[in-house]
Amino acid sequence: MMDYPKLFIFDLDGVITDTSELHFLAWKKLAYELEITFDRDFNEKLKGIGRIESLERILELDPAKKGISEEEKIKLSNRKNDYYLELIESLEKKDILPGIETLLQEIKAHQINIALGSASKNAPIVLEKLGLKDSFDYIVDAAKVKRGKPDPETFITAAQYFNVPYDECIGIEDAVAGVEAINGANMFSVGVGEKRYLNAADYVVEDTSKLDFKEIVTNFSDWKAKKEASV
Ligand code: B16
Ligand code: MG
Repeated sequence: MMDYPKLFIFDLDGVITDTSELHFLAWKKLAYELEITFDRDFNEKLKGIGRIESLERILELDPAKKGISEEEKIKLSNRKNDYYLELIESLEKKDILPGIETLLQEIKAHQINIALGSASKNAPIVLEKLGLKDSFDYIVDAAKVKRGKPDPETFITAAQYFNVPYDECIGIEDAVAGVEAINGANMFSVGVGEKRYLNAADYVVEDTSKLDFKEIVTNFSDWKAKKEASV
C-alpha cells in the first residue's frame, strides 16, 4: 500500500527558481564597493545561508574588515538587499524552474499541503513575482526562525503549523545545509543537484525537471515502511 505524505516543504532558491544568480550579483556589487574580491565559486558557499551570516562570510575574506560593528553589518546587509530587490523586479512566471508547476499541481490534486521553507526574507515577494503565491498553503517566515539551515527549525516550523508528524513530511532542497536541516527534522529529504554533494539526501534527482510526484511518493513510502519495520 502506498503511504502518502501529509506535507511537502519546498526550498525556494535553487528549487522553485534560481535567485542565487541575483543574490550573487547583489553581493558582488557590495563586495566591489568594499574592495573585496568575490567570485561565483565563493557564492556557492552562501546558498541557503541567511543574509547577515552571508555578509559575515564575505567580510572574512578581508582581514582588514575584522572590526566592523554589528550596526555597520546591518547597514551593509540592507544595502545588499536594496540591490537584490532591484534585481528581482524583473522576475516572472518564466523564471519558475522546469517541472515545478506540474509537481505543485499534482500535490494539490492529491490534497496534500504545500509549504515554503526558505531562508529568504524576500520569499513572499519572489513567489508573488513568479505568480506562485496561491500555490502555497503556508510560507515559513524567515525573520522568525532563530536558527537557520542546517538547523532543522525552518522545516519543523512548517510541520508544526499543520500539526503533522515530522516523518509524514517531505522536504525538497538543493543545498547541502538544507538537506542536513530536513534530515535533522526526521523528514524525508529530496535533494536536487549532484549526487556527490547531496549524498546525505534520501532521494536525489539531478535537476527539477526530474521531480516526479509518483517517484517521490513511492520512495517516501518505502522509506516510511523501512523505518516502521525497524522500530
Ligand atoms: P534574503 P533559500 C536563501 O534562499 C539563499 O540561498 C541565500 O543565498 C540567501 O542569502 C538567503 O536565502 C537569504 O535571503 O537576503 O533574501 O533574506 O535557498 O533558503 O530559499
Ligand atoms: Mg536553496
